[in-house]
Amino acid sequence: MLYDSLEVLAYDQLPTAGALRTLYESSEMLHFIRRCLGLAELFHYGDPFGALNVSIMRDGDMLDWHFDMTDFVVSIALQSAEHGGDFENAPMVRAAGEEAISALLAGDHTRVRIEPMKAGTLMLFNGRQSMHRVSPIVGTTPRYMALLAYDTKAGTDSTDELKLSRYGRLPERREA
Ligand SMILES: O=C(O)CCC(=O)C(=O)O
Repeated sequence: MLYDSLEVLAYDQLPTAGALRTLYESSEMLHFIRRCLGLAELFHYGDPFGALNVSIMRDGDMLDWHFDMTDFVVSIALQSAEHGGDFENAPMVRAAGEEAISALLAGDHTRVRIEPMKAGTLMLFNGRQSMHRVSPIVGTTPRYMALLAYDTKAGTDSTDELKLSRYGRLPERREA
């Protein structure tokens, strides 16, 4: 059985004045991504952990096929593994329907592209529509990926289930 295995630094664990938060929180970056996508409106993802996070994948770690719960992710490759850690992507497969998704999960890789994510690569990616995975890491050099998330609707959030499985915790609930 396949399983997800990775470490993650959540948004609230990244330094407030650090480069990644400064970039993500800048209105210039938001407008730049919005304009790249040709959209009239774009919002930061509402997940307080996942809106901006850094995934750390070490020898043997992998991420299985999934869709994201946000519309767009800007992935910035900070460090590549020696081997493996390929970003495998079936672009817009959701629109192709259940049959195409089932075929992919059954091992039909006709639609799959391996995106060349070397350190320094910035990729704008539609993860809600495109099923993707990261192949197992091989070697002692960890793979670091910064993930900046955006949505076409304000306040879009993930589920408690996803937060618990990925971050191992839930945000503190505010009293009404
Ligand atoms: O690390 C990557 O390249 C993709 C990450 C991803 O798909 C995810 O964190 O959901």
